[in-house]
Amino acid sequence: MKIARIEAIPYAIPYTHPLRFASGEVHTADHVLIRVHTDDGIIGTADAPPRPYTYGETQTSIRTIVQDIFGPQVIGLDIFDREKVRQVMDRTIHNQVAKGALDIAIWDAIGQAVKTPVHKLLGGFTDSMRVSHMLGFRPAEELLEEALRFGEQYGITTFKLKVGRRPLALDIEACRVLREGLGENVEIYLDANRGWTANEAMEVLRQTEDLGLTMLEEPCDAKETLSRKRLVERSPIPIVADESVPTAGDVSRELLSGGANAICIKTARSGFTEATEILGLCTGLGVDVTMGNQIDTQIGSLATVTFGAAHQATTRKAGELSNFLDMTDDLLADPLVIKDGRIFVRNVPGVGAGIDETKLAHYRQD
Ligand code: MUC
Ligand code: MG
Repeated sequence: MKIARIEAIPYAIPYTHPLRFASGEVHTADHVLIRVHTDDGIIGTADAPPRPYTYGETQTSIRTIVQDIFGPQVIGLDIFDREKVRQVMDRTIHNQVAKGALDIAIWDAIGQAVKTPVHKLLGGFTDSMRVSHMLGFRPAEELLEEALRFGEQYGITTFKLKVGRRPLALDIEACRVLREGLGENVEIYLDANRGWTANEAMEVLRQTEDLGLTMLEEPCDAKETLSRKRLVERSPIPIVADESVPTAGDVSRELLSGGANAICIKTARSGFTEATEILGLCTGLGVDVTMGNQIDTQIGSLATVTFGAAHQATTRKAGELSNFLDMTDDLLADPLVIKDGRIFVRNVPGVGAGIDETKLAHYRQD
């Protein structure tokens, strides 16, 4: 079964309100829908969210790399020969989100070809994940209102708070208001998206020690090697590497240099193939993992839960699976549902990302 054609369709769907964080902000999901067609009519689907402030990719660069660089080299390859596809992608450095989406679309096609759900092919551990919701920069009272609403409406009891602002008191205050308003049984962890220095992060940890925060993600740039190592050694909670670790090689570097002691896995930038390697590396070394959100649509979130629910280690913590709730619309024909704080995988061949063609026609930009 051969790859016959690849589509990279740019589209734009507005957000209900912007998501703001230390490295950037998102007002519109200006993503690229990747479709891999096989010669016998199967279509594998994945979503590519460009994050220029994180990896340097744009909607245009993702389309170009998929259509002009990867496309001509993978068309004609057998859909099952993933290592050959990988060899093609390895010849071009970076472009992690373009590579991740092509990999996921191929897995989706493989699942359909063998008439098996991809979560079963990947590991089949369970059928759902607990959901963690990401809270962007907002006044503390609005953050609390949003968290309470998500708890009430969707049963979500885990929140990741975006931090990394100056003065530090802004974020310390937000942590305090959330903890006091949400009570002791709600999990709160932080993500600074490199907004602070390692020493500023240490100061925030010192001033929030009584608040029961569980993790701090990407506190500073990983290039601050020595200060970050010192932070990891002294921090009472795990320091999670996110944007510093899109590949398995990056994970090795951060863990072995002492730059992190937990790892965020994102299928949007690692695909299922490299995410599997990253997970193996982390479980082998005895390091905790989280399933992160690349500010994903429902298609991206479905990919995340497909991978996350497939493995034991990725289900220990809540996965970041809810940010599509901030979008005005989505392309997934059968919408994702968050109920009692959980999202379920789809027991259909492939990943189950059926597209609403009318919506795609409306939102596509080519
Ligand atoms: C996150 O976990 O950092 C924000 C920027 C990005 O690349 O991903 C998001 C969420
Ligand atoms: Mg992060």
